[in-house]
Amino acid sequence: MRKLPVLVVAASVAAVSVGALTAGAVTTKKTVAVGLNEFNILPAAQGAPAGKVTFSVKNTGKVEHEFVVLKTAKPAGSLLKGAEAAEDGNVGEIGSVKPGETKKLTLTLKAGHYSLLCNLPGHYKAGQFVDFYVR
Ligand SMILES: [Cu+2]
Repeated sequence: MRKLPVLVVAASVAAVSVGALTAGAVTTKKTVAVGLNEFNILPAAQGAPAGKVTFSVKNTGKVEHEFVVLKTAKPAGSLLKGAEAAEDGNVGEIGSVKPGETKKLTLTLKAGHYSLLCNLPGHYKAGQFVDFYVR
């Protein structure tokens, strides 16, 4: 009978794991709000389910930004080539989002790792990039 409490604990741990997987940081919505400012790129979720995903990109900063989506195995912070990020694996972008403006970009994304960034001169180097996961 001494083993019974252990079994109960194991069962609760399993239940918590399942709950964590379901909750996750990946949104189940197909629209991901993204904020741009100096010099951040701030998606409302760290990922999205595979398929059609709409990025609703708002520039809350004071200077122009852009929004580039790369499908790459490399971490978002390791793409520096010269003064800007190498854009290998570019699957779509919004070339210009002016201060106060919101623009949408709908892409069909396969599962995998993505890097979201702004590649206007100096912006990537200043840290305007983030990892994004499609599952
Ligand atoms: Cu920028």
